[in-house]
Amino acid sequence: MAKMPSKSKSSKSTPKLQSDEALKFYRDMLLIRRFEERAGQLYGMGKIAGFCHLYIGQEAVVTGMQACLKEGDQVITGYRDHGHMLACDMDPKGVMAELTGRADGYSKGKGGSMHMFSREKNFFGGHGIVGAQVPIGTGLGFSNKYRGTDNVCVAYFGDGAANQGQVYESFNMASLWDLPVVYVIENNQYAMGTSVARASAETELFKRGISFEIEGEEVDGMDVYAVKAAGEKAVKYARSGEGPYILEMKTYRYRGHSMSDPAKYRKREEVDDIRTHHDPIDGLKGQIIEQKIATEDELKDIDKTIKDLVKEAADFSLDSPEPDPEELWTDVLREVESA
Ligand SMILES: Cc1ncc(C[n+]2csc(CCOP(=O)(O)OP(=O)(O)O)c2C)c(N)n1
Repeated sequence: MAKMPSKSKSSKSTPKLQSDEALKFYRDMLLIRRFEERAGQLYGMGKIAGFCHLYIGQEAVVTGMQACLKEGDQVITGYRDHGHMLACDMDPKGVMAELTGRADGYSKGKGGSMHMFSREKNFFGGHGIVGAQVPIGTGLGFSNKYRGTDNVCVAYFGDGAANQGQVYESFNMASLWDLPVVYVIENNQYAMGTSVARASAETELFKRGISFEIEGEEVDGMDVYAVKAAGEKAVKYARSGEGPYILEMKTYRYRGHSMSDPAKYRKREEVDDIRTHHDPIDGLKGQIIEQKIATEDELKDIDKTIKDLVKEAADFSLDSPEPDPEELWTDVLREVESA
C-alpha cells in the first residue's frame, strides 16, 4: 500500500496566493495533464510506437521546481519526461511530433519518447537507462562550476533509480566538489510494479545523502507551492556554492508504469483515493476558487484553451512527415578536428 504524501514543513498553511502565479501554475499543470492524456490516446491509436511513460499525477513537481530556475539552469531526467520538456518551455508541437516519430520532432523523429533534448531550453533529456541521468546531471553541475557560472542543474530521478549505484558515486563527487546540483527524487511510490517498501532498506529517500553530507528534505509533491518553497531553498543553496541538495518529492503516478502495465501491484481504490483527495490540479483549483482568483467558468475557459493547444500539437505531429531515411546517418557522430 502506498504511503500518502505527507505535508512538508513548507506547506503548513495556505497563504494568500498571488493571482498571476496561481493561474500560471494551473495552466502549466493542466497543459502537462492534457498533453499526456492526448499522448495516451495517440498511443492507443497506434500513432506512438515503442515506450511511452505518462506523468499524470506528478505535474506539481516539475511545475513548482521550474518556478525556482533562471536562464541557463539545466534540467535532466529519465524517460517519464514529457512534463519536464513542457515545463522547460519546449514547444508542445515538437514534443508531440517526436513522440509520433516525425521529422519535426525535437530529435527529428529518431529519439521518441525517451530521447529528446533541447540545447536552446537547456533540457538535457530524456534517458532510458534508469539512473543514467544522475551522473550526467552531476557533470552538468560540474560544468557550471568549472565555467564559473552561477547556474544550477536539476537532476530528476525516480524512487527505483534511487537504489542505483551510480547515484551514490554521483552524490560523493557532487558533495566532495560542492557541485551546484539539486537532486529531485520523484517518489511516485512504485518502480514499475515494485513498491518502495519492497525494494528499499531505507524508505525515507531524502536521507540517502546523509553519508555524503548532503542535505535532504521530504516535500509534499502533490502541492505545487510546497514544491516551490522547498525548491527555492535548495536551488539557492546550490547556486550560492554550498553544494548539492536532495529533495524527495512524495508524489503519485495515476497511470501504469508505461502503456502496458497489468496493474496487479496496487488496488484501483488506492489510485482513486489519491486522485480524489490529493490531486495537484484539483487542489490548486479549489484554492483559486476559494480565494476568488478566478471563477469555475474562467477556469473552464483555461481548460478549453489548453485543450485547443494540445489538439493543435497533435494535429501538427500527425501532419509532419516521417523522417527521411538519410537521417539515420545524422547526429550519430561528431568529428572534432584534433589540434
Ligand atoms: C539500468 C536499468 N535497469 C532496468 C531498467 C528497466 N526499467 C525501466 S523503468 C524501471 C523502473 C524505474 O522506476 P523509478 O526510478 O521509480 O521511476 P518511475 O518509472 O517510477 O518514474 C525499470 C526497472 C532500465 N531501463 N534501466
